[in-house]
Amino acid sequence: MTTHPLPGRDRLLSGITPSGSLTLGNYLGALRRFRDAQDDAFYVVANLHALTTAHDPTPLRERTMSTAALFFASGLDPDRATVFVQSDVPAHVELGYLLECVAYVGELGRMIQFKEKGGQPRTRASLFTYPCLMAADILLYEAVRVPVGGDQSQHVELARDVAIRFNGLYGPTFVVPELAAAPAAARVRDLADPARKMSKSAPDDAAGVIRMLDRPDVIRRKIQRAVTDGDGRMVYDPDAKPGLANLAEILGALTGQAPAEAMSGYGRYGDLKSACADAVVDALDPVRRRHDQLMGDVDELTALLARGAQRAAEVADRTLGRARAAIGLVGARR
Ligand code: AQP
Repeated sequence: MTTHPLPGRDRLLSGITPSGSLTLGNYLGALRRFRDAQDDAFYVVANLHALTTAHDPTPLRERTMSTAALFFASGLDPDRATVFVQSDVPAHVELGYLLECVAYVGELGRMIQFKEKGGQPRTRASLFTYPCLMAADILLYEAVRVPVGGDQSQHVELARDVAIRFNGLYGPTFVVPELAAAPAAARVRDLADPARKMSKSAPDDAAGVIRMLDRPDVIRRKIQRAVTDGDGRMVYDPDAKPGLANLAEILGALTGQAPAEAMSGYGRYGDLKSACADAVVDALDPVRRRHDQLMGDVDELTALLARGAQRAAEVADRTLGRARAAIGLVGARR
């Protein structure tokens, strides 16, 4: 069986689930990178993945639009990149179902998220099946290489396995993606608890989480209160001094310096914090302003997303059409 049944393209697909208000970590680890890789790239606000655990519809609607606005505000150009909302392209759900008909319960039961959050009588069925939806997200766009960090590799492995199985059972249909190591990104840590990743699903009032939409005074306050250590030495040592190292990494990521170099110009922790706060405010403030403009003109934002969805559907529907035909679906719609 060939692993590349179709001439694939080196497309990029990435996305963010609107399960919380985006953080500085999302900006440095994702949105800023999206901006630097736009041609033949698909960036999705993965709102269907936000339905696998209890959620409120109103905040989900708002976060979906706000996340899309942040994609554009961070520099995604609708003439170059395809930016869309997952639920606007029905092929995702339909192919997700077809893949559920190929995936095994054994392999879905081994997924880390399900093992950690699922397995209870009232666990939503979608928390069990969502890896098939994620496989559909990947396979629809015929990406050959999928760059992933450690915690995502299990999903791409599953997408590979179901694609290979589908192709074997029903004939060459999908490009089988290869895992590519994502370029190492600084992992932004929670300012109040540097043992933890800065995470968008943290509680709204989490003191150590900088949100992309925080106002400058809030950003400054959170950074000034960041947990450091008592020894006062300005040394980059992520194991022994994780709080200080986190600040140096943030500053370095924003100034294009290595963390040790970024912190070297400062003698006192307070000075490093002020420099870090200035750099974060300089980066995020224009993004927040552009976001607010876009959110103030819902028609423009909706039009941008409609354009993205149409472009995404042109690609996705072709793949879905092949899968429908291969698996034996007939009817009025081909
Ligand atoms: N702290 C971080 N540092 C660097 N990059 C990060 N990313 C996330 N957090 C950091 C990158 O952002 C993209 C989306 O990842 P995610 O959806 O896993 O974001 P999250 O904030 O970590 O979300 P949660 O809190 O785990 O919420 P759920 O699981 O509910 O969506 C990725 O490119 C990631 O690398």
